[in-house]
Amino acid sequence: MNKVLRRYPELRPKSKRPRDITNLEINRVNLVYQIIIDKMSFLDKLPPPEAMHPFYLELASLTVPYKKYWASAKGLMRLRQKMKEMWEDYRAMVRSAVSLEEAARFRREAVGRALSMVRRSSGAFKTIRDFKYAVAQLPSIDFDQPRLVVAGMPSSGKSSFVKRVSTAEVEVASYPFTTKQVHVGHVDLKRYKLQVVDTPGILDRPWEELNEIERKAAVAIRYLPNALLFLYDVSDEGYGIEEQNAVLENVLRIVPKEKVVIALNKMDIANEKKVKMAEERAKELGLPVFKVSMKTGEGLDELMEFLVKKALEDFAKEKGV
Ligand SMILES: Nc1nc2c(ncn2[C@@H]2O[C@H](COP(=O)(O)OP(=O)(O)OP(=O)(O)O)[C@@H](O)[C@H]2O)c(=O)[nH]1
Ligand SMILES: [Mg+2]
Repeated sequence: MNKVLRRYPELRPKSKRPRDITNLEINRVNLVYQIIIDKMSFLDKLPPPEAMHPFYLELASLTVPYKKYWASAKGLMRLRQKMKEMWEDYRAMVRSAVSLEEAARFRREAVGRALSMVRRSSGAFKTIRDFKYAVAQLPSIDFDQPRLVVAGMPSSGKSSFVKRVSTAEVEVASYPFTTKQVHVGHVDLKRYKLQVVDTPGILDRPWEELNEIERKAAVAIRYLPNALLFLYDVSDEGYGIEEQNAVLENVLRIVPKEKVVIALNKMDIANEKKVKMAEERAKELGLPVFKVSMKTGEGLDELMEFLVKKALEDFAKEKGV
């Protein structure tokens, strides 16, 4: 709109001859339609939802539902087509007008309709801008490299783990929901780069009832893991073991058991009863269980070795090699 408003008044007739006045009217119509249609060329570069990985699609959809995004894009593509047709019609009308007054009237109508169509579509433009922005904010995942996802209840030590073993500079703090986004750190292996994915904590409630921050974790847990580390906090400060069991159960609903590894964290300040309970649960489920402390580093090398092996095995299966 700014470009139209700036350039429009700069147009002048070559002379006062009727032919030049008519040409001026046509140039005015051309200017407006050309600018609008040029500005809509971004539509040709928008990825359709089926071209996006479901991880990105669902994560971005927490901000702008992808169906709304694509409906807006489709709507603007139709609008652009309509404008191309109108442009041609109005050009012909101005050219064949019986008087300069009529030519001016057609031009005014052409310009007025185009601008009001754009104005009426401002919501669709905004939706697409918001969706693109949401996508740009997402962590970048390389699906040609293995992925280890870390999950657990708030304050179980997920970020502490990711910070210790990978390059990620993530925030660690004593209050719950410190992590509000999915973060990715890297670990250099011999042939591969392992992506270690830090997720927000999730509480014991059905997937449908998770809040927006927890949902980000849910999306990462669903779509990313070659291996998944589930952390229990076995200190007195942590949530009850039953609650943590329930969260693990929810995770196991969407991640195959073979990918899941349990670690009991905060062994440096562990409550022995909690350790026993959690160990028992892991045994019942037939899941491998490690005892670690992100604070002292106890047990971490062993755990990491196991996780790397698991992630690489699953990654190889995924790639069919
Ligand atoms: N004593 C002790 N404290 C730990 C250990 N691991 C983590 N902590 C502390 O527990 C608190 C929470 O750690 P984070 O790593 O931020 O936990 P998180 O799971 O990422 O938490 P959210 O992002 O809120 O879900 C911090 O104060 C850590 O310093 C541990 O092994 N021992
Ligand atoms: Mg965290």
